[in-house]
Amino acid sequence: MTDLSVEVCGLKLRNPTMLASGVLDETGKSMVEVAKSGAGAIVTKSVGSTPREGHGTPSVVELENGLLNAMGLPNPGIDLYSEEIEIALTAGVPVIGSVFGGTEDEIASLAAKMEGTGVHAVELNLSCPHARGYGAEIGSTPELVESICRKAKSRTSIPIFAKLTPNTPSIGDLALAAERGGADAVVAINTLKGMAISPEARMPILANKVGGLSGPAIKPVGVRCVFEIHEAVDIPVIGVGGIASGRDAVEYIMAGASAVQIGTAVWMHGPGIFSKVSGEVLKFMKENSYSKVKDMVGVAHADGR
Ligand code: RRO
Repeated sequence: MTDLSVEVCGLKLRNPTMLASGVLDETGKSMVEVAKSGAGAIVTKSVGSTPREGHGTPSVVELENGLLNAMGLPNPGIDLYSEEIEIALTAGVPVIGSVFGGTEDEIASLAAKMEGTGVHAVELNLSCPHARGYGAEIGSTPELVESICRKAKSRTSIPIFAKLTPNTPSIGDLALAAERGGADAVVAINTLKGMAISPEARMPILANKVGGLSGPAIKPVGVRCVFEIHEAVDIPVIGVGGIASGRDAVEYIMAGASAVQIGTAVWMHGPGIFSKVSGEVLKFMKENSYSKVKDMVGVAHADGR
């Protein structure tokens, strides 16, 4: 029997795919739809303490091999969004609530509020590459990552995931800091800081000028980051960045990911991507005599752990 189910920090997933934060997660209804389409778990939109409009438009540019976005953390605030989470929780798959904040205290109280909505875990967004005072601006320093995770852990009793930035000299050091702070898992990677210029207009295309690159172009960066993190820490790693096929997912898993998230491929191909990726992982496992996903985790490392 080939078994696609995985367990990450006590969360039971029927397959190793999760919806990444930021795509098709504005409403409870769309999250339920994604779960029905085959996602093993759902990560919500990143929400903050108060409503926020986000950056101006254009806020997304489609490139040859990926997407560049500078949405700017648009969200209705946790109080309003909790109504959507309530609906998402009816989907019957684990729901992970994503939060962002500007200080340790704000992030910790958002994590506590998020736990109060009934989600199964909280993902701390320490890695949005283009929001002043948030995300990667506070998630690039190991000391801050450690203290943010510690404070969030002290205010919650469900698993805490730290979503890390690849825009750093050593993502292994950030992961180690998250682990020291008590994070139960790390998620890697968020988008890579980038820019696109319109030669005709002679100016950056995004209203915010700078944005985050996602999609197929960043997969090798994500796989390398997961590989480095797996060597640095003992807590589970959740891989994300450019996954659109079963082989992409298997690469991440062999680098050390216990599960994977899919975002841009959902934007590009729709929610059917989850059953496609899962089906292809299953086929790979059958063809290569793996009976459990966890038997593939980290096998690309010399010690195979
Ligand atoms: O909202 C965004 O602009 C955004 C977020 Br929160 C994030 O984590 N990563 C990203 O590329 N964009």
